[in-house]
Amino acid sequence: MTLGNSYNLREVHRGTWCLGLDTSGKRLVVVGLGYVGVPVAAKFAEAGLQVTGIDIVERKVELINKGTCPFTGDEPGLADLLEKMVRNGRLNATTDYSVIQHADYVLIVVETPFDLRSREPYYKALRSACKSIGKNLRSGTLVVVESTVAPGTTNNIVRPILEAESGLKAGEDFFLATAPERVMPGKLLHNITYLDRNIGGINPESTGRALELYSLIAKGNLHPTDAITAEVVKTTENAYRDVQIAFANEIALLCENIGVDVYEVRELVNKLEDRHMLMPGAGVGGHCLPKDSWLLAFGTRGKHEPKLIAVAREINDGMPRHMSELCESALREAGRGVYGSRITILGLAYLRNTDDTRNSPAFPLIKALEVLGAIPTVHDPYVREANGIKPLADLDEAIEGSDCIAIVTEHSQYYDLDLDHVKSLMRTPIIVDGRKVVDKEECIKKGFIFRGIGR
Ligand code: SAJ
Repeated sequence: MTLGNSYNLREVHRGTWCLGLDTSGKRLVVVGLGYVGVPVAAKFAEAGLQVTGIDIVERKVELINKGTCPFTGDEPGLADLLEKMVRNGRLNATTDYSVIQHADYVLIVVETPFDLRSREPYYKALRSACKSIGKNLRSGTLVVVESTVAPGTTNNIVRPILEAESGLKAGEDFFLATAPERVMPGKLLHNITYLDRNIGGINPESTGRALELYSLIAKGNLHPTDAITAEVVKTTENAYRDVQIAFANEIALLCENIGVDVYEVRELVNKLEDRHMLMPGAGVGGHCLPKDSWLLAFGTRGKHEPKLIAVAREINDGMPRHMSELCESALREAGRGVYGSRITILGLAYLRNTDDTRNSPAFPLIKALEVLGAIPTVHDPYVREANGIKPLADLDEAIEGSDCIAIVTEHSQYYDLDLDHVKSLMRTPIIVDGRKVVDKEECIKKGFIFRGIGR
């Protein structure tokens, strides 16, 4: 059985690349010009396709048509590649969906935010994009969903909207696949180019066409599968990491209560070559881990209620509160209540040496301390402002007169703290270490009251 005029079904499923796509005259449209859409548009333009980006935000369209990246952040190679592709006429942007009428490929890369309270994805942008794409879809086009979605979304939400709006049949008149993105801030072009990618079509023909398209830009391996499997893999790979971190946090809490150092336990456990215990810490932030477990669970609602990944989320979400309890315990030992105490939070970003504060554990910690009447002061060398909080950039200013330092993010700067100097600035010498940044024995020797996750 062959797929169209250039695929062999067996080859596709053996995972061999469908090399040799003739890009001449082929047009690709990227719907959604965010931190995934912009680099992927630039990469396909560089591969020889004529690329048009669509976004509803006119400012983004204007910036891209000037060859300027519409978002900030240090992204190696992106600004130059984008400028070159626009200057060479290979890439442009518009708000007009009618360009899809001439497209051979359409990538859906719109935001798919997740409401952590209701634990439901927010698909307004996805549904709207599918409606507009469907209205302009022509026979023979391949549509690929890159956004991270709950398992079943491509088949049960994207497909019906595209078919209803176009009057075409998915898998026959047009083709539909999902190729979940695996980008990370600071490594957008790198990850798009070098990370393996799962390509899941609603049928083998769609998978084959998507494999051929991505073989234009991918230097990592392409793994053919079906749409829902690709969606499950994407959410599972992050749920897996979240569970691993929750395990480390569980062992940390256990060790605290029996006076054992969890980091020594971790080091000795990991001496076994097939053990890889991750690091416990003040909490789990970011754009991926806090939501992907719930996306996975949302995809199985009514069929299977995951227990382990739900408990893992509860453990990880409980770590900021635990940090607050450690601060309270240390202040009590110093004869102070939390009420009215000045607490210095070191690190607002969710990840070391970045300015990314999405779902940072610092936010719930600050809130918990404020509820107890503490007066938090936040320091972060990278973050200028987030959620109304403007961290101090000067460390001495942030520590001056403090009753407790809580280390939330392992920014490199914090590993060089001069403890004698820090103590001289503080009103009450207390350190609560959420990331194993300072040495417990050294702190105690220098007269600090010490608490630490897992120690
Ligand atoms: N964290 C821990 N202990 C650990 C590792 C992380 O507490 O051992 C915390 C971090 O402090 C942070 C949060 O978890 O608050 C997330 O950290 P992360 O290292 O997982 O970084 P992310 O959120 O940027 O995760 C991304 C994911 N990549 C994609 O979704 C494409 C994840 O799948 C990757 O494993 C991870 O990057 C990576 O580091 O490669």
